[in-house]
Amino acid sequence: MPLVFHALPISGNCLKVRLLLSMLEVPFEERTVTPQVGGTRTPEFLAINPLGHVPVIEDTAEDGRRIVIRDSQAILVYLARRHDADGTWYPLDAVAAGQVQQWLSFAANEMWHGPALARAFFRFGRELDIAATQTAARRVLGLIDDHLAGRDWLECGHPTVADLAVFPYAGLAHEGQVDLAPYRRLRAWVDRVKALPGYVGIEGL
Ligand SMILES: N[C@@H](CCC(=O)N[C@@H](CS)C(=O)NCC(=O)O)C(=O)O
Repeated sequence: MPLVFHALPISGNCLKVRLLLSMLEVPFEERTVTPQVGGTRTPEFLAINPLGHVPVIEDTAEDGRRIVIRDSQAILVYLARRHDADGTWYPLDAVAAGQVQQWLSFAANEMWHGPALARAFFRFGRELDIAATQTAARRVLGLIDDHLAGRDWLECGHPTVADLAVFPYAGLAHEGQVDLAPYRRLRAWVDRVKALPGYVGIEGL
């Protein structure tokens, strides 16, 4: 049975997973949930992910067990370990793995509470303090831009899951009415990610 990818087409979190599936050429079957009719809150979907969020994958482990993994960062780690034995996308070395992992946490926390939620305010009508959220977004985008001084990629000198986890909500920041013009190095990095073999886009990016 192929890997099943439960997703929403306009979700930046789902884009992280879609990018790695494509770049690693992993066959999968995508099942689109329908938020308009509460598609992530049905009993069937809650049985797959009690948090009621996408992305989620269902896959068959090497020992034949059927497994479910939720959370875009966790799925990136799983896919990289499973389909990239050399550790190019998620390093085998302890120091490099820690350096990559810090960006996965950053993607789940700072990127979500800044650029992602600013986008959600304008695109999906999410209720929040938009001025504070945009301020948070500018701070994290500035931090990425500073980090990219003298670097082409976030860690390891080549693309890793760190880049794929941070990329969607950085590249889509304009949809949260956060101007990317001041972040020259970040914009160049966004273009580098978009030029990677196997890149797949999303509306707005
Ligand atoms: N930490 C999770 C967050 C997942 C999340 O918030 N997903 C959103 C889409 S980006 C979702 O499922 N929204 C639909 C809903 O909450 O009903 C991840 O990185 O995957």
